[in-house]
Amino acid sequence: KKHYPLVVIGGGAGGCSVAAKFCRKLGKGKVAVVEPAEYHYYQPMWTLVGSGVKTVDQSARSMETVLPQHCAWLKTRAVEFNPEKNIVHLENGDQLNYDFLVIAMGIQLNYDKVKGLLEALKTDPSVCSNYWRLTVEKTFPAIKNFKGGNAIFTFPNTPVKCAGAPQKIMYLAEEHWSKAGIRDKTNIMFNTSLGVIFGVKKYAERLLEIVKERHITVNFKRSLIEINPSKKEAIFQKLDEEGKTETYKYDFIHVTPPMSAPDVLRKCTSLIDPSGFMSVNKNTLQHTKYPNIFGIGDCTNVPTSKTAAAAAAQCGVLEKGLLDVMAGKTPDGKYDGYTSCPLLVGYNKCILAEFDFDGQPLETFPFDQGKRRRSMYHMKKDVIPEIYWNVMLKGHWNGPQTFRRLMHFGKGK
Ligand code: FAD
Ligand code: UQ1
Repeated sequence: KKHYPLVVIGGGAGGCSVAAKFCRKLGKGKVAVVEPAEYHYYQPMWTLVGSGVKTVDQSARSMETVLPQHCAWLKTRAVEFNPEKNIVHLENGDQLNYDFLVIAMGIQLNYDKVKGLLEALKTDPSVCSNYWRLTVEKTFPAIKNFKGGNAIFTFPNTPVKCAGAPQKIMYLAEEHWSKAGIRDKTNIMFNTSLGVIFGVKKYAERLLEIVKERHITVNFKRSLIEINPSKKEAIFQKLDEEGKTETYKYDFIHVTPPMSAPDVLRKCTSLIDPSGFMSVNKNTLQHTKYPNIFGIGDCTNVPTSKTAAAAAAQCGVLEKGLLDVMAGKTPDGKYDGYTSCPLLVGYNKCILAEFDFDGQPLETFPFDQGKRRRSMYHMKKDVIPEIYWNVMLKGHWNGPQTFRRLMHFGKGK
């Protein structure tokens, strides 16, 4: 049994950034990070990997080089939480005892929940998915080899990370097929479980204009339940007509899998809410029952869109709150739900959506980010990755709030 003042579960976007902050504050050997993966991936780059702009190697760094030098990296998985006793059980058999715990395990991909999907991803080159390291490199070859016919892009009936990603790849593929001269033989469909194209009205309106202009069909309330690669058929449940399904022939399909909170978290009922995600105060990120536990990023029930940009903004709030609790004070929360989704709508066009808990735009730049812009494409492709690796993961980026206030000369939010 080992003891650390602070234990962080997960060394992804949120966990690594929080660990960096607290390693600096608490010093060598005081912070343990439990993280099984050999590589840390910058997942926001995977849309650009799927569209052939970047390679998967450009999205990867070895975990050893990104985790803070002075933390104790435990290269294993958390398998069970015991928050009453301040203990985490690890897959390697060890037990960790902590004073404070930060859970940053991300969201779980459930490819097995769609019948036939794992098999189809293995055997059918026209079935792809940007969401997984093992499949993201299939996407661009599938786009290039497509010769026309039905191209389907799906959005599942569960919470997801980066709610824009299921359609970003569609706009990039559409542009590729237009340039390849096969657009007139191609029928592009976005089959989404949702009833809207995007959760924020301002950006949804712009996206609806774009799908119309580019002759993309949007089918709402369709949830993929089965895929049959031998018949090249995808079966969708119609969510607005009970018991009804619809079968589509596909010549290309990009699947966004169903997702959920990680199983390890879900089986600890005192940590979660009925949705299965970790139950935290949405303004402070402190656990609703255990004051010495905080959560960050995709594994929490914070009611905002799950992104690395949100995790960045949460980082600053978590730091302050946890320092308060360490000093015996109550955290006074102020997370406003800031999240961002760079909506790539072409090979050099991007709508940089930024918004808060209420779906109100919270834009950094002093111009209308609802317009598609080349400058925002370069932000997404070249600038933000540098911020991520060199500033956020080092614990120095709490989102663009300070920058936004400067840009707006103190006016607005
Ligand atoms: P993650 O970064 O996923 O990290 C979770 C970590 O926990 C992982 O390293 C994992 O190995 C570890 N872990 C899991 N289980 C255990 C366990 N039992 N024990 C210990 N460790 C465990 N975000 C944006 O901001 N902008 C974008 O444009 C964008 N585009 C995206 C496009 C795609 C295709 C994808 C897949 C994601 C995109 N995102 C984007 C979302 C972004 O990647 C996530 O929201 C972000 O990584 C969340 O950070 P996190 O720390 O919560 O989880
Ligand atoms: C951001 O801060 C961030 O985290 C590092 C992202 O994740 C990859 C983003 O996609 C975006 C858009 C931001 C916001 C940053 C700026 C400069 C607007």
